[in-house]
Amino acid sequence: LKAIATAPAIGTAGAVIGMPHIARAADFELKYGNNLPLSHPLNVRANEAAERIAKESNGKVVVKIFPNNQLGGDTDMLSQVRSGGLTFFTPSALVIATLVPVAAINAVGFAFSDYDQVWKAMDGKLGAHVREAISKVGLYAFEKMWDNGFRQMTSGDKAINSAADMNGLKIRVPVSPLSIAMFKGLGAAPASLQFSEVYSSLQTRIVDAQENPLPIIQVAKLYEVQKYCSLSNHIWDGFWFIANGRAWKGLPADMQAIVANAINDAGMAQRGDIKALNQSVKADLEAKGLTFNQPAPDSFRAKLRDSGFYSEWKGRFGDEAWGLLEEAVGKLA
Ligand code: X2X
Repeated sequence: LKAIATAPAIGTAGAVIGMPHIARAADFELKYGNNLPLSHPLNVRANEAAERIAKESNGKVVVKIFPNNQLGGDTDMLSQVRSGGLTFFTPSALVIATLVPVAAINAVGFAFSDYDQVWKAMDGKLGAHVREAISKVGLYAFEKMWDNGFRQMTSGDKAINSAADMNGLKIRVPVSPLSIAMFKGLGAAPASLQFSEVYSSLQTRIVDAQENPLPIIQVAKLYEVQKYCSLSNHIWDGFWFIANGRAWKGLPADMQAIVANAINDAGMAQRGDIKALNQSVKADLEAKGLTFNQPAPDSFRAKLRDSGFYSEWKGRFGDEAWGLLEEAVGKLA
């Protein structure tokens, strides 16, 4: 028992002679929190990255994952990663925009039409512009954004076939000023709730509808509390893998390289997972009782244009960011 108490302190290097069974403590224990169930590709791939980091750093860097809002909702985790209580967090672009407004630029309604456009922009100039803005608030954003997906609307009472069906609809949106503005522009009555509250707020009918990519609708079992799914593709959403700036700078350069490579590679694999799921999940959700429809985007776009949504948000994001978005997707407004 005495021997265990003399185990090497954190940060000491080298073997302990005569006590080979005592594992060497990690030099860096890094906490990563997120808002998604364990079965979502974000957690599956983050786990792989954590294993790779432990292996390549010879156990010096250990990433401990807290999935599924275990450490609180998005707003809590965002403040924890700022204070350093958390080292890593993966907020959606919509959510980190509460702190870094330009980060919501990828979520402008009906901007992206496919993944070629998305990754060209987010791995290119638009993504670099957002990462620069994130660095100004003391956070480090890894280069490769992870995929959430194209957001689709689900509802409980009736299918959404056109913008007219959105009148007065009580729809949950993330804690995101852009989402609120967009759904108000569409005539709905949006309410911001953290993801941790979505299932129960649909179940108790605090709201009647929500919007999320299909893989999330599946892993969070939202089909249990919703009847219709409208394939609106209204927003493309991704997760920024961010680190507390001081904790990141505190890692030696060789460890930074190990961590960044593992996380960026995992992000690339995760993009592939979501792409594959987008093809396969619909049939599963249908079997579980969701009824699908595919509305034309025209009525939604027209309503947003007429409500002044595009011109207002062009002003809010500024000419530089808006120009980079239009460079990727064509003229918007
Ligand atoms: O809260 C949501 O809807 C989610 C899971 O998509 C985000 O993280 C924005």
